[in-house]
Amino acid sequence: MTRITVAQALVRFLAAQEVERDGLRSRFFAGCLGIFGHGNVAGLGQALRRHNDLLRYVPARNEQAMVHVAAGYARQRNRLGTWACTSSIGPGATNMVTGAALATINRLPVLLLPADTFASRGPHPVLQQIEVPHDANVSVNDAFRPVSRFFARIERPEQLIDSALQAMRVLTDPADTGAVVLALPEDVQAEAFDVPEEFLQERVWTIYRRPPAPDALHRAAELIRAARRPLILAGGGVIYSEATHALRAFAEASGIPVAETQAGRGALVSDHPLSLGALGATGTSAANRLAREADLVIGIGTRYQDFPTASKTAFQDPDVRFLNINVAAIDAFKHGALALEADARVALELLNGALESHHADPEWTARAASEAEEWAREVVRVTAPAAEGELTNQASVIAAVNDAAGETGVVVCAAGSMPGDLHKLWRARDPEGKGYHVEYGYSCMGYEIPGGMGIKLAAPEREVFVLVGDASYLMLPGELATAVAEGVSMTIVLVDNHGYASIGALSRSVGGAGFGTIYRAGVPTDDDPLPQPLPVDLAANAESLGARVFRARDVDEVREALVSARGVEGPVVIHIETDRYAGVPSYEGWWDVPVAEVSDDPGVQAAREQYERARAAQRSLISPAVAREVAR
Ligand SMILES: Cc1ncc(C[n+]2csc(CCOP(=O)(O)OP(=O)(O)O)c2C)c(N)n1
Ligand SMILES: [Mg+2]
Repeated sequence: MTRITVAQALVRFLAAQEVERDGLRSRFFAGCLGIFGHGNVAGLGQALRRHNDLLRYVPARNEQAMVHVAAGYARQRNRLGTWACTSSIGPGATNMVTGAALATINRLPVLLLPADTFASRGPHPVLQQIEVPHDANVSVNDAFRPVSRFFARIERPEQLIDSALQAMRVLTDPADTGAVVLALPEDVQAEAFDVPEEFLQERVWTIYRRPPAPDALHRAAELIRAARRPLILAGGGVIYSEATHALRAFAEASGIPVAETQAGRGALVSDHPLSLGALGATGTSAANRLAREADLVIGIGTRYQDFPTASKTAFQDPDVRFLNINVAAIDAFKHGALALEADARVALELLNGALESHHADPEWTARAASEAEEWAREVVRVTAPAAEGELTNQASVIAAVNDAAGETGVVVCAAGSMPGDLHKLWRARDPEGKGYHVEYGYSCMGYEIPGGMGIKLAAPEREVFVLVGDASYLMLPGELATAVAEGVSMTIVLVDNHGYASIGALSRSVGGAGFGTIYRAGVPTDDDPLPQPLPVDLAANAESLGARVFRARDVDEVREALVSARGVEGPVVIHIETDRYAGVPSYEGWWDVPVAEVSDDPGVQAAREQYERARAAQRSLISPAVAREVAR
């Protein structure tokens, strides 16, 4: 037994956790990000200072952003590592709630340590404490419960032992992982107790690859053999499980084409003849055309969010069936699928064997290759630079970054019009699938810069390219200062179209005329639909935070700046003004955004009519035969 404080025990515990998969062992916590206040400065602050040699401490600028750093790191490490995040009580803690939701939705491990009000309740109410008249146990930290996968408030020192182990169980479980919250009352953090030595010793969490049930595997092989037009939908699980090579081998042996979700983008390199690219609302013509006719969808590591399913209009074969490979039961059973609850890599390898060289209809495979080829030509057409004298188009900026990134660079994005454009246009080149990092589970404006920082911390050997819209930049630029302070090199391309271009386009498509989506003085009127945008100089803002800034006037200058950025230590920002109206078209995809059913505006009425027509294609997507098997 050692008599130390709760905070000291926790820091020493975190420093001693390791994770192992496929015989490879590494530290689980890279360090602790944090911002101190009265809730954590004397407890965790003291412990982190005392044990700085065991656990690195990095001061952040915004608590939400520091959780994004941890999430970006975790995703780049395929969930085999993360950061702890410490905050004070009250606003510092609730600032992390958005970060927690993002991590949980994307199934990324992050450990959050919000401080909490006194367990003793001695001096209550304290600064920043919410008082709930009917419940003395509630604090603002209860807001973490719906957005985390494990929550414990450590009200007595001894509780730390059990809760810290439970926290690690959840963080290292690929099916369960997400935000884990240990709320730490400020008095308890500083309290000493007798800690058993075993708690502080090195502990290895082995992540085994879960195999599918043999019967399920057998049925899955039968389903694939019986299919005439099978299609793979690769999600993030393929990449996290390091199954990209197994996927390629499976696709090549079976001749089944591969479409991808946002998290699964890059699971198969784009120039592969079986690579159809993005599926759904932001899908390619190739993927959307084949999906429409597919009679079997093999979903691997996907949540079937409304973008890949085009709000359940993507699959139109009346008898379409689903076979889902997923470690999480909630996803494996979606659409009444035949569920292979298993690790993606193991399941693909076993399926490959069970299929005994079965090959899909060669005509179907050939059709995939010709659609993929046609799509590659379309990408070249769409990403061509704007004509002389015209404002730069976003697609050409994406192509410039794609070229600069090569095979090993990583592109980062989260919200705005770029995720959709990237989903369609990005040519994925890294066989490991780690070159494309678009956070589209929560699609959180402001994730881009801190997320990029987390990626660079996880993979210092890779070049990181952050694509960020002007509004997303303005929402959360502070971690640029953290990147400067920590010497984190990354290239941030700030695409400035003066406001919410994506929502402006969406607004116009629902008859809303772009209302409220452009940065300007006041609200547009019929007399003055386009008043001057506000003169916000975001490049100067980035410069003031310490970044090296390049002001590009066209896409050629973006390309030059991307070359110049290579040699620069610390973050670089390339500012480029783009045409907010030069969008990439939709390729037979649809997204369900309900339009007003009654309105006196003819534009809204027309949009409603169109909406109803499109919605008629929406299907419940339940695999009938397999659903019966599940029900039995
Ligand atoms: C935190 C947050 N608030 C609101 C939204 C809704 N939203 C999605 S995209 C967008 C506009 C983003 O503007 P910008 O970053 O400039 O990109 P652009 O659309 O111009 O490409 C908004 C408001 C969001 N995704 N995240
Ligand atoms: Mg914008």
